[in-house]
Amino acid sequence: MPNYIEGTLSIQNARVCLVVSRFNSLITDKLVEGAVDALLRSGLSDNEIDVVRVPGSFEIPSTTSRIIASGKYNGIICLGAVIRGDTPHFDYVSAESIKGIAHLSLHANIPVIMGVLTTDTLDQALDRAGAKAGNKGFEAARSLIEMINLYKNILVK
Ligand code: INI
Repeated sequence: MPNYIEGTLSIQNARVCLVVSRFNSLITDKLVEGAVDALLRSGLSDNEIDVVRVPGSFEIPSTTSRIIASGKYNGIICLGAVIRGDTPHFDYVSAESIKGIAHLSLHANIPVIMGVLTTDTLDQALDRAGAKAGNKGFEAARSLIEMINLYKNILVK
């Protein structure tokens, strides 16, 4: 029988930070709701969860980088919503935001979870923020708990 190394979905005594864009707050407020719901139901309490708001998804990586450097947190969730418009702006904002988060997640010693929605329409974003397609904030928070526990378990000899 191999030695499976996984992360459980419950946690105690951890401090987590949500980095959230104000842009498209109709969507991102719902992602925060979903994420907080999942974190509380996984065992954290309100005073272990900080929510940092930034203007838009473009500002998520630069802010997250500083939050990682603070050393205060066991994990970070990035939440944003980039919705396609009539110009190439969408492509630049979404690519830079997601690339930046990916880069940080590779180098940080804590998990950094990518919860930035990129959709063609507002309806598609709403579907993923608590309607037909679930709540991606909730899913991101479950991933964070699993990853905090996984990183801990990987270090065990
Ligand atoms: N920011 C978003 O989070 N979502 C968007 O859909 C979006 N669009 O489409 O423009 C957006 N733009 C703002 C951007 O993230 C920065 O805040 C802005 O460019 C200032 O740096």
